[in-house]
Amino acid sequence: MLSTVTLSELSQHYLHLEEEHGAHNYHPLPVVLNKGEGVYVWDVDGKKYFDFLSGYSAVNQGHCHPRILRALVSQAHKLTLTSRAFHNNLLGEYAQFITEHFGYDKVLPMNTGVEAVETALKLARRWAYEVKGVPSGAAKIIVCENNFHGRTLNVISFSNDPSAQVNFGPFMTGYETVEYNNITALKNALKDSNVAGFLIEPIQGEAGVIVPDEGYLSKAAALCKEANVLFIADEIQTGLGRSGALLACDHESVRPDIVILGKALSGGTLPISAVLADNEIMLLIQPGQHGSTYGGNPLACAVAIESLKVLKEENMCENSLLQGEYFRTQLAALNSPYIQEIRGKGLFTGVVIEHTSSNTDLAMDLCMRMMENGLLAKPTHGNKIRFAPPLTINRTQIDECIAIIKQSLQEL
Ligand code: IF1
Repeated sequence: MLSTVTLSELSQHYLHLEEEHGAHNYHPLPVVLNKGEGVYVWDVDGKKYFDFLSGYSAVNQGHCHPRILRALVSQAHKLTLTSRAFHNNLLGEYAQFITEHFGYDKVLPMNTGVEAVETALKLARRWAYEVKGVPSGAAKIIVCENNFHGRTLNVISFSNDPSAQVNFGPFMTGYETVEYNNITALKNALKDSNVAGFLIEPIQGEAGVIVPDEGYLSKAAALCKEANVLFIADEIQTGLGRSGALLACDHESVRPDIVILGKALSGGTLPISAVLADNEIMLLIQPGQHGSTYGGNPLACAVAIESLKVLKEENMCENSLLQGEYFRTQLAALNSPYIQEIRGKGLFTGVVIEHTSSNTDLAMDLCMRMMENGLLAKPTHGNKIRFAPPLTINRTQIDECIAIIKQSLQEL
């Protein structure tokens, strides 16, 4: 039985406005936030919560990080957008900073995550035709079952989630799907000489924080190399410290041919995404062949540099690794009969909630209880809950959150 919450007049007012005037493309938890700071958010009635979704890992550095805000506001007073018709004084500095930060020759700056995914797929196809020698129009991309890479028509073309696809057809061709974390399936798919690339989330987020077996990523990367296929890592959600390393691929010392970044590249302030690759791939796109109005705008460049600096200088990757382990250990120690499985890496944790025919909404019911008790998290795909606080969280705060989760489980 879903717990019902009594909403204040003020909250109801905001929900009503959204209901009346906004598209109904989401079904948020019944909470209206108006302030964020570090690991906390507040609702319009002044109630304080731990944010355990972090804007789907866009707010890794914590809400409204002072250094990132300072960079944003300072640049906003100078120059926010030139378009790429002209140069600006920040794009070159940003390109140098981020390519040296991750060890690649070039960056192609975009805005949303899915735009960066689309960019990576265009680069892979271009590489297939102009470098690998795949016959024009025949390039294939291998993707994984239960993937989530965004919501454009091309990207949903290779989704196997009916709710992402139904009545949005017709779809793009040129994609082969393999089971995630299955090396044999990948090996077989790579026998096709028309394969350009293998697009993978190093940890599947939306699918419920699915961590592949130790060694899967490195074996997959080796197979791609052997087959002359590009290994394309979508690190939009797993990257930038979320998994306890700068990139989730770093845990297995895998250097993708193409890295896709987004979300926390801006610390949750504005949409910034990026594609990283070496010259052999990146220079296949010539002037006028790809871009975006806001891609590489000076405001985004200033914010992205500071967001990456803050991540490093405040040791957020190390903290993510440490606190994530601690969080899962403490969660397991609750020995709750409702918790079927706990998995994750760094501060990226997925919990599988008991899912019996009589209790189909247990995960949502638990989230509603946690909300009442001061912690915000949301179920993904029915009975899985993603716990992903900002990477700045400390041990004391985790202990407080474990107490909230414990109390909420007892109230179920
Ligand atoms: C929504 C999910 C998470 C992503 C990966 C690309 C993108 C995303 C691995 C596209 C975006 C967001 C989108 C947002 C909710 C959230 C999400 F539930 F949709 F799947 F995090 F798991 N690759 N994920 O996770 O980036 O274009 O959104 O900037 O659409 O509801 P985007």
